[in-house]
Amino acid sequence: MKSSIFTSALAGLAMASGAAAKLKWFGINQSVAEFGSGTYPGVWGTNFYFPSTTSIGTLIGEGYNIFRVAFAMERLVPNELTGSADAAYLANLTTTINYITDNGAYAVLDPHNFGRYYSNIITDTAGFGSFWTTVATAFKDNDKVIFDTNNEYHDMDQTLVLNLNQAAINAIRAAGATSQYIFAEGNSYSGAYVWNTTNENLSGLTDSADKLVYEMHQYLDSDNSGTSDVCVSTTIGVDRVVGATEWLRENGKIGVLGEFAGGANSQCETAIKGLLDHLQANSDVWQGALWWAGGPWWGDYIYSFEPPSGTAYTYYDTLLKTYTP
Ligand SMILES: *[C@@H]1O[C@H](CO)[C@@H](O)[C@H](O)[C@H]1NC(C)=O
Ligand SMILES: *[C@@H]1O[C@H](CO)[C@@H](O)[C@H](O)[C@H]1NC(C)=O
Ligand SMILES: *[C@@H]1O[C@H](CO)[C@@H](O)[C@H](O)[C@H]1NC(C)=O
Ligand SMILES: CC(=O)N[C@H]1CO[C@H](CO)[C@@H](O)[C@@H]1O
Repeated sequence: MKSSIFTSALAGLAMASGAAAKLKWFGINQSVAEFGSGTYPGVWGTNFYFPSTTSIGTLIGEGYNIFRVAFAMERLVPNELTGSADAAYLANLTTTINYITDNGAYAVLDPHNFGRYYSNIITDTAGFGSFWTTVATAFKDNDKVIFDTNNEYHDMDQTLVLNLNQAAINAIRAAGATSQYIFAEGNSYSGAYVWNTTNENLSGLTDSADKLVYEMHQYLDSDNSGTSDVCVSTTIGVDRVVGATEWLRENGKIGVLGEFAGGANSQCETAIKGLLDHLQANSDVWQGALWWAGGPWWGDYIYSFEPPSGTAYTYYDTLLKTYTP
């Protein structure tokens, strides 16, 4: 899965002939099992829930082939990092994951924890490894599962972010999960726009199975936070990821844009299209992209991709479908 001059040349030829090479993965984040942050374990149906398999089925039917399923580490492994899994939460999460993979798509296990456990920065790398041993053991026989080490590390020591990622990778492989992809995230909320300055040392991560993918996130609003429906310009998508594209290629790495979104308006639409065309044109290093986000409890959220009436689903589905593999 390493980039090569050969695949670059093929991508170039495909572009020249008007048929851009498709990304391997194109899909939608799935929220709600991580909702109720800070209320642990919380009450199923009140503080948190699980994604709608009906909605996911609709999206798979339209061609989307990857779903990143957010969950809370505190609910899956409630007592301490080295503790065992809560059987009921694991069973419900497994139902969601198996629905996705039984229907032919990839399911990304996303501990939506920002490098924290019960609000404290995780500094116990061995304990973090134990957490991943528990999770990987439960899913090691499903080769369409992808392990995302953690959602959006931020304001953490950079060597700690490196060490936590490496501990996760080592634990996942040692648990016998050797066929699956692993997504490593970075500091500064995994922001693609600062990846080349913040996450330089993550190029040193090693994976015995050689199936490591660097997951970055990118929003198109003024502060990169994904909280506004206003996009800075029609070219802001490309502007913010070109440095990451170069970083991946220079380091011989593969990347996935694990979260992106923009408002339901024409300026954002042009910027989103430019971003996705750029990823496709560089599909030797970019392997996929996932919209943020679907899920049954988003209501009228500006980026909701929940069928049938989510704000972004109704505005963007026609465009995004054209990027599915
Ligand atoms: C799991 O889902 C069932 C419904 O299928 C629900 O009754 C139960 O409370 C859930 N438990 C957890 C911990 O998610
Ligand atoms: C990680 O990156 C930081 C910041 O660039 C650097 O100071 C540190 O030495 C790096 N750590 C390792 C182990 O490479
Ligand atoms: C780093 O990435 C940013 C954003 O894509 C880009 O503007 C900048 O030129 C890059 N810097 C270097 C040194 O590549
Ligand atoms: C940008 C964005 O949508 N962020 C979301 C990340 O996930 C948390 C928890 O699900 C949401 O509250 C944020 O809005």
